[in-house]
This record gives sequence, structure tokens and C-alpha cells, in this order.
Amino acid sequence: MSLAKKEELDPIILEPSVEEAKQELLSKYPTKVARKRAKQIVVNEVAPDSCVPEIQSNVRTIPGIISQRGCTYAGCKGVVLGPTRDIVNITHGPIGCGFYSWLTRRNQTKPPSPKDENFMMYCFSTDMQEEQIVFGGEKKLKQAVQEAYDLFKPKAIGIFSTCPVGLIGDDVHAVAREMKEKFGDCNVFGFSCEGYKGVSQSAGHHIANNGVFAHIVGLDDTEREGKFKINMLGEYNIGGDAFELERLLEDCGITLISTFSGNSCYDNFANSHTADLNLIMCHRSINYVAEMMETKFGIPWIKVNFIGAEATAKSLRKIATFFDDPELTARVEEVIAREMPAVEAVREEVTPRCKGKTAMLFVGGSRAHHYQELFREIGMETIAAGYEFAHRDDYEGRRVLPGLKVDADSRNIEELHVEPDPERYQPRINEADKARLEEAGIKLSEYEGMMAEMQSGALVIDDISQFETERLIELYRPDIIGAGIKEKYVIQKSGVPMKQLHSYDYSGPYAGFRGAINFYREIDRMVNSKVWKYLKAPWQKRPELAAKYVWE
Ligand code: CFM
Repeated sequence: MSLAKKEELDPIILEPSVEEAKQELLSKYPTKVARKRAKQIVVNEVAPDSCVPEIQSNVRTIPGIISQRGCTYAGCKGVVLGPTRDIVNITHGPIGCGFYSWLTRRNQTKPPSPKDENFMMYCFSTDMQEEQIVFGGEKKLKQAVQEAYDLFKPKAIGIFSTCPVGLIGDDVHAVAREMKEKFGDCNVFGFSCEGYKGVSQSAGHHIANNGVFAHIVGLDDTEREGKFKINMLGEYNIGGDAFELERLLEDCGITLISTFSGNSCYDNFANSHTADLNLIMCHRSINYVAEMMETKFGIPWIKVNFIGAEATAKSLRKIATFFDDPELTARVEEVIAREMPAVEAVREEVTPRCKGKTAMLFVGGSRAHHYQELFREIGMETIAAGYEFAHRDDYEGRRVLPGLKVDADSRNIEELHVEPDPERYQPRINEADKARLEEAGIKLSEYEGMMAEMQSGALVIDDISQFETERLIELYRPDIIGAGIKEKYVIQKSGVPMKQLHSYDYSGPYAGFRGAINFYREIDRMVNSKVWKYLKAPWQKRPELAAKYVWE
């Protein structure tokens, strides 16, 4: 397979021009809103040194605008801690927060045996009522923690705060400390992840990362067998992605100590500081853990991407280069050579049917970037993309980090002060290794971001609104849009196929080699189905809903 390198990609020229499209999107807003949105809608331009234009992100959504975003509680309880099967996650709050965040994300898990614990199918909530809002909810929380302990005897219990908890001032951390001490054999910890705590779920990721790092990582020093030990950070096993990656890593002879947090368990987190390399898949949600582990234990990290067959091969080779072991290198090459023919066969079959078609991707904080690679492998162009809640470094690369201003919303979230562990800090590589890696083109602690890997002339839109999505469809009629469940049906009713890139529309995996095959086939079916052009949305037939009062 040979794809054009990003520096060889021709700029996209769209009709109407992207500048016109931008003006069109902004024209419907009041002046002040348009001024703000103008900084979040950018025409991409990649300079030879990969420098890209500045984009505003991680700022509050303007009230009244329909956004795709979720809340801080969702980012903490749902995204980062949700996929860990043996921690009892108790939502402290009204029942709705617990119920509607229960099993809605397709993070799969596979306990090693039927006897091993898996609490993911349970919904734990303190079911706060008016009485707790008025008189405080700590008593009820303690009862809930006790009940969970008595019923399940778990290794750990996490308490997740919803909005009212912060408003009435319940101290979940004090409750956690008290109950932990009382039990003696169960680690109890709390998260101040009230939904309103940040501008999006991104704040919840940070809070979750801090909690996992402070309360779990480093608790178990047992050295596991294995020559090449890694952790995989920011892989959440949606639709079985982590299973496919576990298969590949095992075949390559690489020992996976812990994934954060797809198909993970408490003990793996506790032991994760014994790994020699951290791989970051989703930079947005987990870069904090990688940085803290490097500072405290001396574990370096590299950015990888297992979405796309070429990207997977490249990432496996990166790991081999890092460990610099001929046997590992040979095995990695064997695995790639074994897997690629099947990928190639499907790619060759579908590419003539997909080539030249266009995609728009508006997803989360990393997938709008990673999935461009998969589309490119079958000849499709991403003409517009954006994140819901990412920060500037996810768009423009980590080079912008030193210049980022910390605003009041970000200051709201605790920054842990981490220092090298007096006994266990041990740098895994020396200066000579660093020079060797640099020579081989492997950048440590580096991430270039989405825009440098997109074509010039493409539109980049942060925190896209429903209105902007609908206008873009009218302007460009893309062949497919990748986004989430909230957008899905409006897009489909407009006659454009829509692929859910959060839940995968109940399909997957899409990671690794087998995942790429699944994806090629599904996209081929979707963009080549004739059904879409026959669709007429209800509002196209009858643009206005009329109603009258009963007395009329
Ligand atoms: Fe990371 Fe994610 Fe994403 Fe994310 Fe998410 Fe997700 Fe996502 Mo939905 S952790 S940033 S908060 S890759 S749940 S597995 S699909 S928005 S692009």
C-alpha cells in the first residue's frame, strides 16, 4: 500500500470556496457571537514546517447554540473510569445522571474468567432526593458505599459527583477517606467532577486522570514477565478495538501491562508504573497521565495511532524502534506481513468505488483526526473536520503548549504537583537512546495535532453547532459525515449517510488491521448505497409546523 504522504497532498479547492462558506455560517449569528465563532472556524493552511493557523478551542459554548458536547461528569465517570470493570462506580446525584450514563458508551470488557469481577452492567447511584439537596447528601452516600461494599466486596469504589453535589457542598473526598479507613481492604476515592466544572467533558478527563494517578497508579510494584513492557493510554475498547490491539501486541511479543482504560482492571492500573514505554492513542483524554508517569517514574511516551492499516503498521514499527531489539523488529515485520494481504485485498476492491468521495468528521477530541487516515486509505478526502472539546494542542500540535493561556475555566481544575519518586524513579532511556530515536524520526513526548495532517484548504471547525452542520451539508453535500448520535438523524434525513464514530453504530472494531477491513467495507456500503438520494426530510416537504390553540 502506498499512500501519498501528507506533505505531498494537494490543497483542497472547494466550491463554494471555504472563505465563502465561513462567511455564510457566520452571517446568521448576532455580531458578538459571529466574532467569537470566527475564531473557531478556520481555513487550514499547512506550512512546510507543519505550522498551521491558530484556532480557538476549549472555550465555553455560547448559550442557545446546540452543541455536540457532553459534561464534565461524563468525561470522568463515563469516558476514563467507565471502561474499568472491577471498580464500583457510584454516581452521587439524582438518578438521571447515573441512569443516562449507564452502558451508553460501547466500551467492552472481557474478564479473564467468569469468576472475575465485572461491575459494568450495574448502575450504582445514590438517587439523591429533595431531602438530600436541602439537608446534605453525605449520609446517604456513606450508606451507598457501605451497601456496595457489603454486596460486592470490590477492590475499589469510585464516587462521582454530579452538579448538585458541588452546589450543596457535599465533601465526597472526606466520605471516601472515612470509608476507606473503615473497610481497610477497599480503596475508596472520590472525584469532584460536577457536570458544570469545565466547559466540556474534557475537564472530566483531567479530573479522572488526576484521581487514577493519585489513588491507584504505583500501588503494586510486582514486576511482570516480559521483555518489552508497555501501557496503552487513551484506548477505550469501543466496539472491541482494544481486543484487536491486544491480539496484535501479543503476536508481536509485546507485553501490555495496562490499558487506560479499555478492557482494564484495577490491578493493571496499580502496576502500570512498571512498564517501560507509554503509548498514547487519544492524546486529548489522557496526556496528563503520561506526563505524570514520566515525571514520577521516568517512563517516556510516544504518540501512536492504530486507526488505519498503515498507521497501525507505523505504530508497531515505532515500538520496535524504541526497544531496538532485532528479534522484536523481526516479529513486528512478520505480523505486518501476515496481516497486510487481507487488508490490501479489501482496499483494492473498495477503492475504485470510494475514490474521490468526500467526508466530514466532527467527533470528540481525537477521532476527527485519526479517522481521516482510514478514509484516505480508500481514496476519500476529508473536506471539513473538527473536535467537540479538544484543546489547541490537539489541533495545532504540542508546540503551542508553552504559549497557551490558562483561563478561569481551566484553573478550576486541579493541577497535581508531581515529583520524581525518591525510590522508584528510573529513566528508561539515556541521552544516547534519545539521539538514536531522534535519528530514526521518533519524537518523544510529541504530538503534531490534526491540522498538520489535513490538507490545506480544508475547513476546521471547533465545537460545531447543529445549525452549522446543516448549512455545511447544504453547501457541500459530502458523501458521508462521521459524528455522533445527536447529529445522526438530522444528517440522514438530509439524505447524507452518517457514520457514528463514537459508538460505531453497534459495529467495529475499527482499530488495527482487522478493524481497517471492517471500516473499508462499511464505508463502501454506505457511500455507494442509492437509498440516500431518495430521501426527503419532513421539513423539505412541509417546511413549517403549524399549530393552533385549543380554543381557536
Ligand atoms: Fe478520546 Fe475517546 Fe475521543 Fe474522548 Fe469521547 Fe469516545 Fe470520542 Mo465519544 S476518549 S477524545 S471523550 S477518543 S467517548 S472513546 S468517541 S467523544 S473522539
